[in-house]
Amino acid sequence: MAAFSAGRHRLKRLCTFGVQIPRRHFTAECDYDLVVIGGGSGGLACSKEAAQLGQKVAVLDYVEPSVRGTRWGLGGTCVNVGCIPKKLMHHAAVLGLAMEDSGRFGWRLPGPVSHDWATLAQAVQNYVKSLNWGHRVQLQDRRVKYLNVKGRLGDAHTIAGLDSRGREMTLTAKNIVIATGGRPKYPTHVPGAREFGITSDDLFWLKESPGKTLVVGASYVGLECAGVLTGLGLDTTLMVRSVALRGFDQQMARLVTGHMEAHGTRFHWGCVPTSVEKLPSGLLRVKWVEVERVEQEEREDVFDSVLWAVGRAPDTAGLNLPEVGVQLDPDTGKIVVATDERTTVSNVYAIGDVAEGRPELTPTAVQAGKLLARRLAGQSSQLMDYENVPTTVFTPLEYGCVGLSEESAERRYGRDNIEVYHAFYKPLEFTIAERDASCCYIKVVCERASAQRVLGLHFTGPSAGEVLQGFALSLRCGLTYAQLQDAVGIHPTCAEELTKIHITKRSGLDATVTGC
Ligand code: FAD
Ligand code: NA7
Repeated sequence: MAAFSAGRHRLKRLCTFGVQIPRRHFTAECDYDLVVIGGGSGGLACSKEAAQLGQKVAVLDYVEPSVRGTRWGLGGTCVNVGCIPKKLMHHAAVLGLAMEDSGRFGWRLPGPVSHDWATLAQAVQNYVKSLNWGHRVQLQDRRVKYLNVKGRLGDAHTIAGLDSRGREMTLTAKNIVIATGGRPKYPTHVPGAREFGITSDDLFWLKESPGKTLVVGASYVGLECAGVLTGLGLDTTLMVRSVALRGFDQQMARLVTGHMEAHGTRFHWGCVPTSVEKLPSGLLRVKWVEVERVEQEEREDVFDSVLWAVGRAPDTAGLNLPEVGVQLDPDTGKIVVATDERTTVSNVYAIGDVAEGRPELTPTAVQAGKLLARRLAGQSSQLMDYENVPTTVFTPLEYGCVGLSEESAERRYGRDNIEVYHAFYKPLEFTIAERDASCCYIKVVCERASAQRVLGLHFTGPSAGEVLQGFALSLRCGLTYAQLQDAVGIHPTCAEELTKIHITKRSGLDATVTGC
């Protein structure tokens, strides 16, 4: 058995869920080789991989209902209240746009079309439930013990569990992986925020349309939710405290928000809400102020729903981590991890959103989980590489990127040492439809030195994620600008524009792509 941590020795008796559990005296035997707390993207991938490699594994997954009372099943954030329902609803909005275009392509639709939220929500929820079931079956097939139990560390090898009926259990494990993810935050100083607001934990499970909605927060969760609502024809306002998509390339962020503004999302820039109050009509009156204004004149409007997208907090409360010796980052509350995902307790690991400094994305949680399982099973020593992870923001104008933003490249290499190639292109499908293509843009950030290694790729336009996935791989393989130019495009696509890019920002030449 792995050496016990100092944390374990410090604990004489452990308090779990209000009851004292006796300290365990370990022999070489544990109930499991691995216990994973959290059955989301990272936890499921890790537990399945470990079991496949012959480890005896249990995974605990327990969903605390949202503040509003929304509940869901196995699979974590991505499956239930994140990527999957979000992308399906985004697709519903994209279909709406396609319907608008279709007349020009010869389709005759019978009368005005409208959208029915209940039908979409039901379909999305049914699909999500099928995924919940699929995960249960997979765990069973791979002989992973699934426990619908809320876990908490007793000591470095002991997990105390509590199920929804209040029954307690204790498991022991050689290794423990914490993969408990995060949950949406509410603002702390806005009266009525928790009482009357919803979050992304609720939106996709609403049986009825949220109606006229205020979305607060302009990171990608806020923008994506506002984009979906606008795309489904709802009156949508987005309140932005400072900038949109902080951390992303800001020129690209402005294209995304410019496109949203032009297509019906109302923006309140530089504003923060001060109160939410429920009127006798059931409507929510929201008051807000401008952040920069000296005399804080309050403005107000009424909404059917207020959706907070003001960030996410790691789900570590109640895990008993500091008591066991697992260190948390004092600023973020996330678990401090080493490059091999190890926490400050030698046999306790953390992966995914709950781990400090990791991208909050499903594929990184999944990959980190699998690689960790292989290392724990003694099959590999490969570490997760968190560099150059691609991502896409599924706003109405999709934005995909990998590598450095122009700002980050400038900071790291200096303005004079980078070359930025760019192009405004027109997707073929926009031509007959007469859609505005002024926001369809590509940017390739390169080192200026001879090989011109590509540092970052940025793309706005249709199917941005599909376009960038392959290029992201080439960037990880050391892509240079010359190789990009040598690549043979696939015609006629938006992706091929990346292979044709040749105008540098420095030249000041018009970057509009003309002709084939
Ligand atoms: P999670 O998937 O959150 O799983 C953690 C699980 O642990 C949960 O089921 C939780 O209930 C459970 N748990 C917590 N505490 C305990 C406990 N004490 N005992 C037992 N179980 C516990 N990522 C992308 O890559 N692409 C996207 O398009 C994308 N869209 C997103 C959209 C939204 C609206 C949101 C909110 C997120 C999105 N993400 C997206 C991020 C992605 O969902 C997360 O990065 C990913 O789910 C993190 O996986 P995880 O394993 O760390 O945690
Ligand atoms: P982020 O990335 O933490 O962004 C939070 C956003 O909310 C950001 O625009 C903030 O503005 C804004 N914010 C935060 N607090 C407030 C208050 N009190 N009032 C108004 N606006 C506020 O969170 P997300 O949930 O969007 O995304 C988190 C991850 O989840 C993401 O990486 C995905 O992988 C999934 P600021 O820029 O600080 O001014």
